[in-house]
Amino acid sequence: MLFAAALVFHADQAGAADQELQETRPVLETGRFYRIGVPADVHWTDTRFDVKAGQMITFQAQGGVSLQQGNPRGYCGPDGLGFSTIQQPLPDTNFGALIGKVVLLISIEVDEETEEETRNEIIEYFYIGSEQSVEMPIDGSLFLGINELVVEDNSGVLSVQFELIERGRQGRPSGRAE
Ligand SMILES: [Ca+2]
Repeated sequence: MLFAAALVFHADQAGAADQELQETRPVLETGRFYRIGVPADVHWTDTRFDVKAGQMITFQAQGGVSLQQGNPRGYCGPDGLGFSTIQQPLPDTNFGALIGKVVLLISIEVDEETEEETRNEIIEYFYIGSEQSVEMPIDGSLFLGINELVVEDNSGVLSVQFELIERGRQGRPSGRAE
């Protein structure tokens, strides 16, 4: 079994992955709205932002998607449909709803023989729907998606706005430069 140290000794093989592991991504600033389109026909949309555990983010989503081409009952908004199935990443919540995940990459193992890559990640999922304030569960990269696993037959895009909420607002001034 190989561990993350393999990256150091096999930099050529793992070059791309190594770069990704060390990629610095922007963090969210308070007092700003961020907008992103979340297509229903891909599993996850990368916001390109990193978050920290404990940060509060408010999400608001609009738009409609189809969860099954040609099925008139497969249309829904960001709240999804009022049932759950076994084919969704976040169980026991609305099928097809807007959800999020934070991914913390721990290490990338590279098998010397097959050069196959195994990413060791911690992933935390959370429900969003049409409007939700969510405390980020772990440090990591923020992704948004649709609570469904069979996405190839989907269409439509949700429009999502999100904002990092300041904490301890009453206690002290924000300190944000105007
Ligand atoms: Ca589908």
